[in-house]
Amino acid sequence: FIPEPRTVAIVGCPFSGGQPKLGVDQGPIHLVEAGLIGQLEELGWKVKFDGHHQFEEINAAADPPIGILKNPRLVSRVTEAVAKAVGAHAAQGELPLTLGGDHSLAMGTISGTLMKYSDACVVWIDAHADINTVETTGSGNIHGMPVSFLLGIGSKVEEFSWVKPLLKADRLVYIGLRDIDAGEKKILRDNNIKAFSMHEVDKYGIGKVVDMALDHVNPNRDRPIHLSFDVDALDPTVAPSTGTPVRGGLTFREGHYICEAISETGLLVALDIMEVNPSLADPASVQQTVAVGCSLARSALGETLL
Ligand code: NNH
Ligand code: MN
Ligand code: MN
Ligand code: MN
Repeated sequence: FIPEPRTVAIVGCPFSGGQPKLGVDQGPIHLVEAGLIGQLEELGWKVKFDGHHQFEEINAAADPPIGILKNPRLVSRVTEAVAKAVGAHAAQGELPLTLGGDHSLAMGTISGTLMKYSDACVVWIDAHADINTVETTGSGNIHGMPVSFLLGIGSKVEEFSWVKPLLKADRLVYIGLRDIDAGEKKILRDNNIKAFSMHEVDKYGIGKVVDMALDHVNPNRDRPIHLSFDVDALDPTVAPSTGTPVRGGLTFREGHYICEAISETGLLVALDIMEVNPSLADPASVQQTVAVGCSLARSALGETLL
C-alpha cells in the first residue's frame, strides 16, 4: 500500500570530497533555491525537506590518501550517512531524491535503496562509467569509483567495508557514456555490463535505447528502479556547470526523455541528481544548469509535456 499523495524526501548533500573541484557542494543549495520543492508540490507530490545534510558528526580531519584514493575516510563516512538517510526514507515508503554533490554519493544512495529493495535495478546516466577500482583509478577521485564498490569488484578497502556488494552486474545499465578509462572498458567487458554509449544513442535513437536498457535490467517491468543522473551526461552546451564536461553528450530532450520514460514505468523508487557545480562557468550557464537539474527531477517525477 502506497499512501497518496506520494512523498518525495529531498536528501540535500553538499559534498565535494569525491573529486577535487570546489563548488559542487553548492549544487543542492542552488537546486532548492531555484524552487525545486514548489515545483514538485505542483506535480502533486508531498515534499519532505528538513534542510541539507551537514554530516556534522563526521570528522575526518586527518585523512591521508589510502593508496591513491583521496579523502577516503571522509567519503566513506559521508556516503555511509547518506546510505542510512536514503534507506530510512525508502523504508518509510518515501521516494528519496538525493541532490549532489559529487557522484561518490551514489555509493550511499544506491546502498540505501538496495537495503529496502533488494531486487532494485540501477539506471546510471553519465558521460563516465564511475567503475574504477583501487587497481584501475588513475585519478584517485572516488567519484570515479562508486559502481565498483557497489558491485564488489576490485581489491577491498577496509575503510569502505560498510559498503555491501548488493548490486548485481545484470541489474545495472548505463546510458550516455563517452569518456571511459581503458581499465573501465575492460571491467565493463569482463563483467558483461550493459552500456549504451553515445554511439548507440546516435545509432538507435533515445527511445529505442531506453527500451533496450529497461529490457536488460527490468525485462518484466516489475523491479524497482533507482535512477542515478550525473548531469555531465548532458552535452556541455546543455549543462555547462559541471566538473568534467565532455563534448558530444545527450541533448536536452534526450536527457528529459530518459527521465520521462522511467517515470512512465511507475517503478521509480529513488533518484539522484548529481554533479551540478554552480561555481563553474558564467552566471547564465550556472542558472541554465541548475534549471536543467530541476527539470530532470520534475520529468522523472511525473511532469509530462501534454
Ligand atoms: N574516470 C575518471 C576518474 O576515474 C573521471 C570520472 N569523472 C566523473 N565521473 N565525473 O562521472 O577519475
Ligand atoms: Mn532526510
Ligand atoms: Mn558520475
Ligand atoms: Mn560523469
